[in-house]
Amino acid sequence: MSQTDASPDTDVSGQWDQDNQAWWDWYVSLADNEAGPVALESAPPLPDVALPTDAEVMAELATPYPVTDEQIAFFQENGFIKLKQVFSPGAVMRLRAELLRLLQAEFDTNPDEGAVDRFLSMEMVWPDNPLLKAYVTSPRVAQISAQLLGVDAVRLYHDNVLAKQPRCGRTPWHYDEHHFPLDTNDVVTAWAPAQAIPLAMGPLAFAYPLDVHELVNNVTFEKSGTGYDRGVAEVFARNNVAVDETPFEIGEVSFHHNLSFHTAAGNRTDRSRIILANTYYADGARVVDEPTMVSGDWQKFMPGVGPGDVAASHLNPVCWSAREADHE
Ligand SMILES: O=C(O)CCC(=O)C(=O)O
Repeated sequence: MSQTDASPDTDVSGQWDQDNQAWWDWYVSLADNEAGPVALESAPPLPDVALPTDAEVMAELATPYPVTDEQIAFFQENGFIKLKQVFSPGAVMRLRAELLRLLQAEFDTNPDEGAVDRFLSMEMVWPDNPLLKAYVTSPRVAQISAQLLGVDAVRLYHDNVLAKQPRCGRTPWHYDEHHFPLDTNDVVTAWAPAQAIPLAMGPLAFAYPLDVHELVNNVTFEKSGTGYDRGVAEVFARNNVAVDETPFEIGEVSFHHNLSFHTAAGNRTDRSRIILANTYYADGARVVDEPTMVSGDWQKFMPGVGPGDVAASHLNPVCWSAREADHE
């Protein structure tokens, strides 16, 4: 990501001074979308399963999920992995019901209905919501994250509830290193869909292997327009970079490294693509000396932590630690 010739449109120094929703509204405006009307197709039916109780969800999400050495090697080579059956269908449907309820309360609209095309976002929901806390601080998800990164313990950076409404366009190409003001690359995001995601709904898609980010180091980030997204797509196409763009089954969760380049197509179905993305980082990491406006609302995620400090506020709990697991 080149910033050498900073102009008003490429200079990202300074703080983001609006909220997280404004950040996402801005961010998706940087995506290069085809012009013209979008015809919607019906989303597949949601599974008819009994919803688990809070206690059942908490028990499920505290149980370890076996990760193989091959899966860890795949993640470290490619910067992402998609794991099936991380959540049971019941846990996914319970998550969807709760996220819909929260989104409806926040935006005063059902994200699946009406004239819509927005990318809705809510974050820091977990501190006041015990059910969401079970998903966000899940030892199962955090242990997978720590094992993929090869670290002893991970802390939560923040939760992110994202609803890509019908007709909302692409998520621009990016990597999260650009976003998270952390001085480590031991950072992973667990992207957990709250329904299955067919191709028409815009599954998260990953360029691989991990080091393809080096190919686009010289593409200059632009704060307006679609030049950066197009520039990255052009470099990847010229270099025949492989992209994994595949549907998500119910219960499947993807994990991506902060250097993994990813994107997502627009939502061409009649249902919102609702997901919960939780980011974890190696315990001990610090905040970088100079966070940028692309880091968005980061101080909300780590209250009282300043540039250069160890990133360990009370809102960044250790969600899994090998030391604690050894003592159990
Ligand atoms: O959900 C999306 O379309 C984008 C999410 C994303 O980029 C992320 O969680 O890192």
